[in-house]
Amino acid sequence: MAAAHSFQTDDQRLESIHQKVIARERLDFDDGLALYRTGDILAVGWLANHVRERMHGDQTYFNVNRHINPTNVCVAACRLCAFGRKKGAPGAYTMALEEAFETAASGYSEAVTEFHIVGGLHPDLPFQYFLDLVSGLKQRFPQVHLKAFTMVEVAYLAKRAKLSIAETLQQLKAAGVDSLPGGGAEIFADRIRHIICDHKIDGDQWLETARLAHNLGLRSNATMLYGHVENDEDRVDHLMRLRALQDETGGFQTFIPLAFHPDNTPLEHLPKTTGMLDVKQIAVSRLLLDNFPHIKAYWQMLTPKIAQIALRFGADDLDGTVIEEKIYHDAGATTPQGMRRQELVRLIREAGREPVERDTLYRPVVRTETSVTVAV
Ligand code: V47
Repeated sequence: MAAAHSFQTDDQRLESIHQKVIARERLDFDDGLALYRTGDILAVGWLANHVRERMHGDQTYFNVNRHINPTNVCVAACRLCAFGRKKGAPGAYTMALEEAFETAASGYSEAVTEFHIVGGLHPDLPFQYFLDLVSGLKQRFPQVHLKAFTMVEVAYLAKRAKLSIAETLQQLKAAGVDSLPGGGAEIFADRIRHIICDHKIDGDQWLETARLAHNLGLRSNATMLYGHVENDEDRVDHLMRLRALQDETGGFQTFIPLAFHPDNTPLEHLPKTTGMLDVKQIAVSRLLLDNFPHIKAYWQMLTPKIAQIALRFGADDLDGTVIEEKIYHDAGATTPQGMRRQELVRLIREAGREPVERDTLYRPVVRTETSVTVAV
């Protein structure tokens, strides 16, 4: 529960942020910059941990999930990405529907509660393929939550199907999509987007697509890709724009800061993020996004060791078993491509936290030898 030891810093800017945090006052743009720029990582961590424990106590969430990436064929050529391939290029693949269903079933031994489904922007696959994929999965695995398609994919499907984004979302929802993952947000600032992902929808379109999804009752996550060519102002701007939309819709569940992995991308010359930046990013996210219920330390990209430490720097969620992660592994991630439930529980317990298996909507999951149920 709330840390008993007292707050200490020699940094005057952090002292005034401390006053605001204790008084539950909202932090502003300059506070965000001060948090990024201070060297006092322990004081930043104290503040983020204070908020995290005020919101969740020791509870730390994880889920049992499987990733399905139906295709890596992508019309975009984002410099940040090592996953996408041009149609017909070596390594390009597109799953037939039956293949996608088999992939889903092959991770089912631990009774997954979520399929996380994202892929490339395929130039030829019809909208119907995606509707059939979703409805086929729902039919075969009715109890599994389908967290599917980023705002970028939704906008692209709408364009190809010549439908409005709202209509596209409505059809996906009717087919069985339960919520949307947070990818594709990257950094909203145009200047940076032009460098790292010139071919994607812009920041305003990403936010507008999220707004439409939330208005239809679909929950979503949000991400930010950091550690490439962005600066502190770009990061704070990104977080502030997410916070403003959340004030309006309340539809975001979780924020996931994603560390850039440069290997095998056109930005390979950039250095990898450091542990210091990774934990600071988690902490600043917790402090600025006061209206986001959850901050996720995605162990696949942070490494299990940093993700575990992040549980004391503001994060309350580790994501899940993530069977068969591809996007980070194509970009040089050296973490395992999945983790068993028991290992996640051990990481959380050793951080002095209380593991809570959740479903995608953060309802506790109860497991017995023979059944898996969601406690409502
Ligand atoms: O949007 C792509 C990022 C994202 C690289 O919602 C890269 O629960 C680093 O959004 N280095 C997709 N990052 C992953 C994602 C996600 C992951 C886990 C959970 C959830 C959730 C969402 O991965 C992309 C992009 O920002 N990405 N390439 C790279 N080389």
